[in-house]
Amino acid sequence: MKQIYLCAFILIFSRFGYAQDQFVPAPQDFDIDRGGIPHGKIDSITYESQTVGTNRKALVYTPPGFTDNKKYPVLYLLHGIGGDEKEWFNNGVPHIIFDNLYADGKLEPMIVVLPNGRAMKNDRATGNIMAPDKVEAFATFEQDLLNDLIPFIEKYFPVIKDREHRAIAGLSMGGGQALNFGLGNLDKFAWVGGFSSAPNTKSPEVLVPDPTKAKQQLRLLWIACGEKDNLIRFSKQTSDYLLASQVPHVYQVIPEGQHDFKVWKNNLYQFSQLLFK
Ligand code: FER
Repeated sequence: MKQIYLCAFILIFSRFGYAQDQFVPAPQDFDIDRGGIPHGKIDSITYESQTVGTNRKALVYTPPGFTDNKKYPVLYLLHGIGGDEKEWFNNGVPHIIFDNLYADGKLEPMIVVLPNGRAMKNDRATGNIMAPDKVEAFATFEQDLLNDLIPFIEKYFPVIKDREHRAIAGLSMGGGQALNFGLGNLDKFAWVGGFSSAPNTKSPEVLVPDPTKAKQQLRLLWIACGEKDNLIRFSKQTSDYLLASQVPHVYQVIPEGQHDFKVWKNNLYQFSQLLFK
């Protein structure tokens, strides 16, 4: 009888989850440029988008020691409603976080692509960023990503072109995109992360209509949000559904966390270390 109570206790309190459910803050200086370590490289690329009918920009971070003689997995890392392809780079310093993680041997070498997720002719974050056509452009980006950007990256960079070596994550609107596009295209992505996902996140039943398939296909599903973020219900309702459907995932609530880069940088630090391992 004691064992039954113990099992029930473990099942209830583990949420079928992972150790990462418990938030552990990144060490101090994880986002500070360290001297004397190898650095990766940031490039701006321009690709032709059939979806939008324009040439579009993205940033690409290649890791320290990057060489054309190897093939790399790729993380597509998406910005929020007020951002563009430079938002992560300017505010989230993924290149510094990653350089430090590589120096400590904590990261699998990967290419990081920072796209512009507002797929429309004028894709700058100017004027009313909440205007319906601009919000709609974050949904249109699914076609741009799958049909234009990914093929470009796979043509011009030495990458491994299968789902097991492709990850998608993002913050806020980009978190909604990552969940929508990642879970909606399990044949393309095995690693998915939503950081403080916004109201563009599809309802759980639409996101994951076939929990058994999702369970089989996903290598990592990461959902995290600040405790004090007004958007937390979108993460929570997704996690609650996944839990009820027994789809393993990380659900991290960041204590005192707001809708800001402190949360997103910590998320990137934790999430990236799990990728492609
Ligand atoms: C909204 C609230 C927040 C919304 C989008 C956001 C489209 C996105 C926030 C962000 O990306 O930081 O009602 O509707």
